Amino acid sequence: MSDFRIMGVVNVTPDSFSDGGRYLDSAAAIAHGVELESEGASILDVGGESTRPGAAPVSEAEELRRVIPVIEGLIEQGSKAQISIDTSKSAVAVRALAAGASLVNDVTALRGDPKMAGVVADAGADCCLMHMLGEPRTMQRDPRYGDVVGDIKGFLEERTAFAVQAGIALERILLDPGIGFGKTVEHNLELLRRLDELVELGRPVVIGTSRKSFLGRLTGREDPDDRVAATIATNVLAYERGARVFRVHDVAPVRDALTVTAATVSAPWKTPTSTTK
Ligand code: HH2
Repeated sequence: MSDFRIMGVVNVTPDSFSDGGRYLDSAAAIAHGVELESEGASILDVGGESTRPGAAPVSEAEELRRVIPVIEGLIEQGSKAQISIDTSKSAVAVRALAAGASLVNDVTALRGDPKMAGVVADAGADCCLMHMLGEPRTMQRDPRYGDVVGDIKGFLEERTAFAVQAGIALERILLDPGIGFGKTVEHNLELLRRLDELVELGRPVVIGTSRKSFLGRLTGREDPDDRVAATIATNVLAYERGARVFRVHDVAPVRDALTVTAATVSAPWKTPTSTTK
């Protein structure tokens, strides 16, 4: 049994930054989710609203229309994966939870909709609290921090306390630094470099670097599909620093990379003492 979980991304959107429009049709999104599960995803994160910088908001009715048939279809197909709903709207979470989702991935960390915390608490669902500076439309305009890791750690601590106060069990909470959400390339790299400091909070850390633009900036790869190797590098590093949930589009290669990483780091590395061949 591996000690990490892969969260496969199932975007049912026309405008997601890397796969927008590819799985807009429910049948295509369901088939994609089934494929990601067969590749090793134990969580499927179904989302109907893009959070890319500058993305336009989506109405509740439209978001429901996109995601609910996909969740229902995955369950009908006998999916064993945990279904996560990537939404900030409590009404979408309510319907998704009723349809079979059991994890709410809210990129606003329960700040976007005042009813969201109560919905998660009442359902006894798992909940991913993610850091974002500002809001998607404007978040990449000159983001600034005192100490990016310290600020985000404080934020995640405060949001965890808020969630627990609202009746969400601590054991149900996952934490995510929100790579790319109001962060420069250097902020993202520092978060990855010092991820162990967030792991100290004692909850599973989720990391979502998959195909993101900072990887394109570093490698010169403009097409997000060409950022798989870069995605793997960040996930391997994040595992080594203690992250245990990996939100990715490319499940099969990340699964192989993490399987080898986990097998390697589970035994302590010893300095060779002998030079005999
Ligand atoms: N990143 C995206 C969306 N949701 N949720 C969590 N917990 N962590 C992340 O890093 C994260 C997230 C953005 O990626 P994607 O879904 O591919 O793009 P878009 O928001 O354009 O649909």
